[in-house]
Amino acid sequence: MSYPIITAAEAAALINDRDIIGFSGFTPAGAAKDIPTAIAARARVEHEAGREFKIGVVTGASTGDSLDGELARANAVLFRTPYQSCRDLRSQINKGETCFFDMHLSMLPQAARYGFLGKIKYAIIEAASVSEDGEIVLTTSVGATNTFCHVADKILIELNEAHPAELNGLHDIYEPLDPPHRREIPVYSCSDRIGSPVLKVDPVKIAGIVKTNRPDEVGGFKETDAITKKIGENVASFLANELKVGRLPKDFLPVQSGVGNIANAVLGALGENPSIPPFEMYSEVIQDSVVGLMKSGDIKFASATSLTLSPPVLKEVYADLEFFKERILLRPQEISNHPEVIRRLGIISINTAIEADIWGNINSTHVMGNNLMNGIGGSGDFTRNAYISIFTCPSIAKGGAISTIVPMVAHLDHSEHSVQVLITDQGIADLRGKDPAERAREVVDKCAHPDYRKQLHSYFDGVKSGHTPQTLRTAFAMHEAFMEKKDMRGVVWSSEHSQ
Ligand code: 0RQ
Repeated sequence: MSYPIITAAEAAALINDRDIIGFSGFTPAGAAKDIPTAIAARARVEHEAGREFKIGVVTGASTGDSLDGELARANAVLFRTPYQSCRDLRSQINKGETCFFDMHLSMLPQAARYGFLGKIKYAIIEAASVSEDGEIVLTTSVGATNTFCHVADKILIELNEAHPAELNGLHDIYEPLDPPHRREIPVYSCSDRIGSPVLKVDPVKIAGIVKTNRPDEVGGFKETDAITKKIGENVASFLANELKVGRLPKDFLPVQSGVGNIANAVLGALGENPSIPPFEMYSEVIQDSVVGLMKSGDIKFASATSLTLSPPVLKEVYADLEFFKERILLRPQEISNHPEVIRRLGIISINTAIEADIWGNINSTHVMGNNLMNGIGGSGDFTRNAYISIFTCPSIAKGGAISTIVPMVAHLDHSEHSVQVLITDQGIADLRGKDPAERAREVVDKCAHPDYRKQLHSYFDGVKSGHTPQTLRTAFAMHEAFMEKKDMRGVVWSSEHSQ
């Protein structure tokens, strides 16, 4: 069947006010670009004419500026889920102008199938090729694209020449049945293929193809600085010691690493540590550092749902695609982040916190408890189910005015029951097998910045009551001090504060 070739503006004209759209993209990798930009332009015209025009935006995770940025600036986002990292969208969310709900990424596809997100009208996706019988080769991510295509009434495709058709073979598309028919997911090692290299859709649903040639909008990473380097080295030395004492198998276990500058630096440090053998990854994102480590042989294989590479690094991969296709596999996020597989493979998970409390609870998403940063992403999928779950963060933020170690997190994403190890530039707090009072001492002595250790000790030293010596009246005194004086330093609790 031949599909109508249309312009992005013609595609946008098909979309109506309040439609819910499932867009491809997991990070800016593989995100739709031209059609969302055209929808934003349409929204501006509608608004100028005094008509309402907003759409529900569902994606795999974050996306690029042509999607989240353009739609946010056009005030065209009715609601957004499951994760974002866009400055303009974040600002609208934090002003209460756009609804956002933060979801575990593994659960987004099934929520779409179960109808929990409303009726998805259109799937708007990026592809490297489309056959006459509806076989689609995706680009740099799978995310939830397969599910969006299955649940949507119609599909619009951006056929992007920036990606070579030889990507065919990189992906493994598998979608589980829904309860009560669901069976086990037969992934027993990182490189197991269980589905199809192409996404098969009903060709009748393809409403149009927009031809384009646009690179992914992935920004580069900050150079590793002394702090992120130290965090990376601490993670590597912790894992090297786990190997030495026999708590990790000698061939190591697959690694998951989150997004951002710290995650990129941590992987680099793992590759450089001579005690850590070449390892595999079972993760959600493949960032720049993985490519170098594959070339040097330090990473043997990586299964993920997106290739989140800066344009020069993606170019390197495309220049040697046969080498990388033997070592990289992209799966739907429902499988890359699936609790069953994570628990089975025994993943070492490494994610980033905004703040941690002395008991081991983690806030990954909200600054001072109010303002959303990005979202939990896949960190919850991995943390809860990992063989060892590690959180990293610098011990201080904003030049030392903020301690990332606090008496009580201002927003809870991952509880003390799921978090096993906390690592900062100061050191390693191993929380396994420790009770709350022991954990508090471990976290403060090993992970807090020296400027904050004494005051944090004053919060729990000498408090005798309760299993978790917490004082609700004053637990947020450091946050309050920052909000009042822009500095958490100098808060001291008297020995009577808990009475
Ligand atoms: O602000 O940019 O204004 O300088 O937060 O911090 O240190 O550059 O670290 O880029 O690794 O991001 C948690 C946001 C860290 C990220 C987070 C400020 C700090 C800086 C960024 P500036 P860094 P990173 C993967 C799995 C979600 C959970 C996860 C994230 C900015 O890693 O979104 O891992 N994680 N998901 O100054 C106020 C504090 C602060 C603070 C840091 N306590 N208070 N500001 N900052 N700590 C995601 C997917 O699944 C796709």
